[in-house]
Amino acid sequence: MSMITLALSKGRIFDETLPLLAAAGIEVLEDPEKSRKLILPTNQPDVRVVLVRATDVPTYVEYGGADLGVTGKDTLIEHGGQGLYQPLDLRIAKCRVSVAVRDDFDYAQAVKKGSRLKVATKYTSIARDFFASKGVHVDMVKLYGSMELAPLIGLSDAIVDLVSTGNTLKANHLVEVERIMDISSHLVVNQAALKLKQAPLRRIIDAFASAIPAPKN
Ligand code: PRT
Ligand code: MG
Repeated sequence: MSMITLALSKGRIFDETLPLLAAAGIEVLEDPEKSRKLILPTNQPDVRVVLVRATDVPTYVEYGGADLGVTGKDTLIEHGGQGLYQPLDLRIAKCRVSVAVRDDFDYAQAVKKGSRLKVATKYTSIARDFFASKGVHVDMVKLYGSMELAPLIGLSDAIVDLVSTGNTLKANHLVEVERIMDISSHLVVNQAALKLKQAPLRRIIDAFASAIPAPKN
């Protein structure tokens, strides 16, 4: 019996993956918000969950530290996806990547003028591709969190960040001026593991597929 290791991040991805695991008959035996453990057992002796930073999930799966994982499309694009089999869009942890500016900043005018736009983001690949496709020249400031702060203190003109309800932007007097792409979380699988542990991984992939939430219109 070979061990199957699933990489998840705490928070919304863990929470929204639980129903998919349930469909595969897998129940995580400890609550990551209460336990300090990084390796969580499940009711299936040959399945365990490892807790890693959201941005590290693709790396763990790429190098075989985990056989499979759940990760946002945003994180997957920035990682590059090399070495990863991506069988399923799980349609969970949905949000969008958008451009936002201070509510007193004239974005349309700045773009029209063709001046360089200072953009702060954790999503430099997505931002670079997006502004290149619009023919807008940007100076990129790489941040690792709290992007919303950057335009407020003059570090940048704009941010590229995830938006879901829009409440965080509103609370910081920022407005969404462009929607770059819709995001959801995907299942990623280590390609070598898929060959070596084909039967148990297929069983999990198929169970996840059967439990993906229906699209809402
Ligand atoms: O939080 P931490 O620094 O540990 O890591 P992380 O932010 O990478 O992880 P986590 O767990 O916050 O996010 C994991 C994944 O969830 C992301 O990669 C997305 O694919 C997905 N997701 C879905 C979101 C959101 N919705 C979301 N709203 N991730 C982050 N946010 C943040 C956003 O960055 C912004 O600060 O929530 C804020 C906006 O939310 P609203 O509702 O106010 O618009
Ligand atoms: Mg976060």
